[in-house]
Amino acid sequence: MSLDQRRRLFFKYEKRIRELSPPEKVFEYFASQRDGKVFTMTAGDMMRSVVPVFPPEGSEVVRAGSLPGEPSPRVTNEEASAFIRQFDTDGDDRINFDEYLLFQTLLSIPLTDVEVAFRIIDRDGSGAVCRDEFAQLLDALHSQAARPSVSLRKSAATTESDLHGLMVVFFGKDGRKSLSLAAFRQFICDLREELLRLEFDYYDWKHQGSISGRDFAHSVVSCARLKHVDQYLDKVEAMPSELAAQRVSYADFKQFRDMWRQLHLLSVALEFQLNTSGRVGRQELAWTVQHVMGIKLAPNMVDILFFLFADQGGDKLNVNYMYEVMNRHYTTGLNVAYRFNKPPAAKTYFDCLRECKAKTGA
Ligand SMILES: [Ca+2]
Repeated sequence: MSLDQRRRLFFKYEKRIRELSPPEKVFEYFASQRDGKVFTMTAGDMMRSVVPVFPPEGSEVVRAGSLPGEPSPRVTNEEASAFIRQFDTDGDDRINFDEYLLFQTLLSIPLTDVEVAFRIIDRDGSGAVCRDEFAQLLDALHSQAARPSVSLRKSAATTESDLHGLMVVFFGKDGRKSLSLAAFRQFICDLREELLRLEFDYYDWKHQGSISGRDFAHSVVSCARLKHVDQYLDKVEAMPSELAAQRVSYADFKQFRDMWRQLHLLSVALEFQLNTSGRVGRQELAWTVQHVMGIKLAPNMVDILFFLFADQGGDKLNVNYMYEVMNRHYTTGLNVAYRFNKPPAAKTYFDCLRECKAKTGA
């Protein structure tokens, strides 16, 4: 089997794990740090466990994780993330399963629903979250996890009274400060931005400050549905060399994701454009993105989008294709249709809470 075939095989296998497995299986697969029988995660592991990433161009990476008992995959050098280290709430310098669940849960909150989530955590309705209320969230997460196996056990015993990481950020060294909605929202935004940076760094493994057009295209199509993913990977493979060799800076990458985050708004605007002028060409796309969202898309990104999603001939964007592929990504806040396809085990804590509230009318 060729390197490309092996990469694809693992890529699709890993997509299935992310989308269909319960959190403990996802954790065990992507945790690269194995201290005896206890598994822990690096910041890069955490990113790869939620973001479908294709092996970066020119690297020897074949896969993003491995099953227990298999050797850890070769991943590119990654820098430690001070931000992600905040999830180490027990202070043992590692991210264990409980801490990972908190990460996944906070990431599952769509940016538009941060206030709803905050109100749910704020059990007494005081408008601020105190340490006890947050501890109840942690307990609920813990009890939600399936049978704890050895690999999910905490790696070190720490005392209850000590506060570490996020707990200090949220509640102060003595645990008496309370968390405001504004601070909570900021944290959720910062978390998403950090994940974006980690994803960019993953592709920019040579530390050049930019990624190739091909890697950028991979980052876009990697969220396509499994049944369509081969078709899009073939497309990226067949990219003209000058397009594949374009460079995309972090600033451009971030602008693009800012657009992506408002994908619904963009698709409405583009549909309207299509219905009135009959086509969405490169100029119409760039104009709409700038006019409606205040975002300036770099011309080479527009070219790559057209290469991926234009109808035959290449100068009319197929808005439906683009929406269909890109609407399945954490960037858009985990859309509902996508989540409904997940088995119950993969429901987030907030899904369960919402359902309980709806049932009891509380
Ligand atoms: Ca820890």
